[in-house]
Amino acid sequence: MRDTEFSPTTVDVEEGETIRFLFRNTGEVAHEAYIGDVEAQEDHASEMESMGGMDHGDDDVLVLNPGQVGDLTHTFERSGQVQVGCHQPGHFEAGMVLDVEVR
Ligand SMILES: [Cu+2]
Repeated sequence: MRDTEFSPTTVDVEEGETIRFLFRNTGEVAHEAYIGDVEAQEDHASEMESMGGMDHGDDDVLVLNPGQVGDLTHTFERSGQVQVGCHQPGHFEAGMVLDVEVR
C-alpha cells in the first residue's frame, strides 16, 4: 500500500484458489484492504460513510496504519472480476484499488 495506490495494481488468480494477501503500508496515512466484487465495494463504501469510517464484523477487511503489516486470506469461488479496495476517505475514488482477475 502506498499513498494512494496498491502495488501491484492487478493480480490473476484461478477459480477456487485460496490466496493469502500480505499487505505492508509504506505510506504516511492509514489504508484499508477490502475484498469483494464491484457491488460489494459500493455497499462497503456506503457502510463506511454511515458508520463514520468504521467497519466491524467483516472478515474480508483489514486496516493498516503507516508501517504496519497484515494479511487477508480469501477463497475465490467464482471466475470474474473481484477488487481489493481502500475505502479510507477519498482513496477508492483516487484509484486505490487492486483488480483481481479470477480465471
Ligand atoms: Cu488508502
